[in-house]
Amino acid sequence: MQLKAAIFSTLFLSSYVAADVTVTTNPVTSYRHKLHIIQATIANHKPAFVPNSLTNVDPGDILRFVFNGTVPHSVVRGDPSNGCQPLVGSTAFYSGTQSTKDMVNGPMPMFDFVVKDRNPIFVYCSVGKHCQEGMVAAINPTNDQTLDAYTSKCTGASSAVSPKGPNGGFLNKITLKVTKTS
Ligand SMILES: [Cu+2]
Repeated sequence: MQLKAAIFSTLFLSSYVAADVTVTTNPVTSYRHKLHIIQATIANHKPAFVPNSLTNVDPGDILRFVFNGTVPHSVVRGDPSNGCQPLVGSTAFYSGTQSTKDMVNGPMPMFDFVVKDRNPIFVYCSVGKHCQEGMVAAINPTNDQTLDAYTSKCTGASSAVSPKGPNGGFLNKITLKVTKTS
């Protein structure tokens, strides 16, 4: 029993101490909706999504794009075969242009998309020339549809297109106000 509990702990309850843990919940059900965070930010002096590649993202998981900085960005689900052009259809999404207005007080915007299927998801930022500068990311890329191939299409694109208005996800803005204690 203890070995079984330890295995369950390792696989599904990594924050628990293994010893004497009794697993009473269904681990598949309780961990069905994983949260994956991608920052829309500046990295190495360039606009970027961090991380820019995620694998093993399952249907029902949530992609959360955090606009962590004062430089405006957006996240657009891209057409895999046309760089910096939006995907059209029921699984499209667009956050609108967002930024953290004040790094101490916020608000910090977050855009959540619930993954519908196992198809690769390519995203780009439609602000300025960020897309052509490589601000793109791949979720569940395949051997046929890679991040490198998508990036090449984007760096060669003549323009980056913003959809008409935010759609396909949920935008939240949280206050960051920090009070000094000393
Ligand atoms: Cu950007």
